Order: sequence, then C-alpha cells, then structure tokens
Amino acid sequence: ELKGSPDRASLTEHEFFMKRALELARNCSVLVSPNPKVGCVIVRNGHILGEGYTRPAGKNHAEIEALNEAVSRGEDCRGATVYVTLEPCAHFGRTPPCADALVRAGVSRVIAAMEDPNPLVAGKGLEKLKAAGIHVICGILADEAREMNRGFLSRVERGRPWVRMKVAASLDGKTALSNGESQWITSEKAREDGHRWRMRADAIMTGIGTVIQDNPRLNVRLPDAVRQPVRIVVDSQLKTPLDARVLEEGKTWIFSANASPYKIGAMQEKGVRVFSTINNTGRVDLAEMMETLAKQEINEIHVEAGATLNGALMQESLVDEMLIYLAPCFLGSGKNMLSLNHIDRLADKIALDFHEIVPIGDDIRIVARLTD
Ligand code: AOF
Ligand code: ZN
Repeated sequence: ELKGSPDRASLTEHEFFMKRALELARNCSVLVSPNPKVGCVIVRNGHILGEGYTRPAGKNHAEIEALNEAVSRGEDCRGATVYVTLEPCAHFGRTPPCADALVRAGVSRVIAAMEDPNPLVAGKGLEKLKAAGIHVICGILADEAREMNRGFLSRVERGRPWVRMKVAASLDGKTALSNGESQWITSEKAREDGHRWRMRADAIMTGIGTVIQDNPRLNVRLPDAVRQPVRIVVDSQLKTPLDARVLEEGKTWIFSANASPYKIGAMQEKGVRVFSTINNTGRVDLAEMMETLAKQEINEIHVEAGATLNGALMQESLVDEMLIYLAPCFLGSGKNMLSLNHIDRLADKIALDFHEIVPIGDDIRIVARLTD
C-alpha cells in the first residue's frame, strides 16, 4: 500500500498516476452511492494540472471535478493525459457525459483502470474518446479499481447487491449465551468500528428473530454519521411489532411472504415499504429479494442477523463477505453465528479466504470472502 508520496521508481508512470487517482477515489463520501467512487488526475509532462473525485450522486463526476480544478488554476488541458479509475461515462444521467467534456477540453490521452459495466456506458465512453482521436488505454491497476466499487459492480454485473455479513463472536464462535444474552461480547472499539461498516452500506438487514429478541435500532450511531442506510427486515409472516425500534424515524423496508393485508396496511401507514416475495417453502425468496434490492439501487448490504437468516443466506450462496469480530473469550454452549445444513464430507465445506485481519481494541477483525 502506498501512503504519502509513492516511490516513483518502482512503478511505471501509468501506475504511479493511477495510484494517485485511486487514492483520490478513496476520498469519496458514502453519499456518492449508488454511483461508483471514481478518482481522476490530469497530467502533462509529469505535472498534475488538476485532480478530482466523484461528488455525491447528482453532482459532478470525477473527471469534471479534475477539469474544473485545472481551469481554476489557469491550466489548459489541451494535449494532457487523463488518468481515471473508471471509464468516463457516455450517457446523460443525472449529469452530462464526461467523455464529451474530455473531448471538448482537448486532452490527447485517457488512461482508464477499467471499463464501466453500466450498460449505458459499457465501452461507449472509450469509443467516444477514440472517435475524437484521443489515445485510449484501459486496464491499468484494474484489480484495485474493482475493489473500490465492489457494491456497484455487484449490482450492475450480477443484478444483486454485495452482501457482507457482520458477526461478533467469542473464540469458540458463539454470538450469544443460550439464554440469548449477547451484550457485549466485543469491546467498545469493535462496536464503534461496526458502526463505520454499517455506514458504508446502503442497507442494513436483519431477520424477524433478531427484531423480536433484541429490538435493535439498526441505525448508525456515530457523531459524523452523514447518512442512515435503509433498514431491511426479512419477516415472512410480517410479525414485526408496530412499536419495534426498527420502525422509528428513517426508512424501513420489510420483505414478507404471506402477510395479512390488514398488517400490510398498518405498516404502510407507518411509512414502511412492504415487499412480497414467496418461495416454495412459504418463506421469503431470498434470491428474488436481492434482485429487487439491486433494482432499488442498493449496492451494498450489511447483514446483522441471527443464525437463521445468516444460515439461509449462506446456504443460498448470497453472501460475499464475512465481517467477523472475534473476542478473546469462550462462551461454551451458546448461539452459533450460522445455522447450516449438516455437512457429511469435508469436501462439501463452505470455504472462505481471509482477506484482511486487524486487531481492533481487545478484539480482532476478520474480513473473509467466500471463494467462488
Ligand atoms: C464517470 N465518472 O466519477 C462516475 C461515473 O446519473 P449520473 O450522471 O451521475 O451517472 C451515473 C453513472 O455514471 C453510474 O451508474 C456509472 O455508470 C457512472 N459513474 N462515471 O464518468 C464518475 N462516478
Ligand atoms: Zn461521468
């Protein structure tokens, strides 16, 4: 990882400036969602003329920010090289096409980390640039660029959100005592860190079991909370009590399978959106739920649920990543993080890769990804 001023010698020039563009993209607010986070650097003769990153949805894209910065410094971008972490857009969305703006600015080269899979763009941005005689290179540091927008890419490429499942557990993998007591297994620091991850997500999801047992608020409790993700309850029979905390303030969506029209009406009166989807066992069709959520422009979901919903999502291969806080204690017989079907052969195990392991206060945080 490069911090501060990267070692220029060890990188090619393209990589050096693309790293800088990726660094800029990391400054994007969570409010850019459902748009991807993009960074852009405009360079001539090794000097940076302007830099930018995507502004909250509806505002400027990264390229426009970088062009504007160059202009505000009195720089002319004619003949310059543009480094951008995603193919410049070609469409009129909430904002006009960046590809057109780059053509108008007269730049001579555009180096993109990856194509934009959005069907409205998907190569058309690069084509537009080429048609205007601009030299185009695509694929520099593509893996790092993909990592930056897991949620956006999942929604656009797979038609479902990126699903992260958060668990706080003891070293023996228990999330609560058998009597349900679970506050607090991990330390204050780990809980605050958990709220940071909640804020990164577009939605926080739980199951009806947790709503009844813990009555959680499922909001972000941080002094710098710039948004509250939508809260989603998976509740086949629509049993969520009308006075549940998860229905207070903010946005709440409930997915149910068979609910009485009376209860649906009562929920709607409270401003709750109720979605209906049923599978052949009479419960919420989880895969269909994820498709629906992608259509609602949910890029990234943070699941904080009990063993039932966790297990069901895992069993249906709808989980992309586990966020596990492990506390240095044993709880003995208690609640498992997931309830899974019995596995007979080790070859059938559910396998993950450890993506990142960091100490957080007295605990450790593990990010593990399901292998595909
Ligand atoms: C870019 N640069 O910085 C970003 C892009 O509705 P709009 O106009 O904001 O367009 C949103 C789409 O633009 C989004 O789905 C994605 O395909 C692309 N995002 N493109 O040229 C940027 N954030
Ligand atoms: Zn754009």
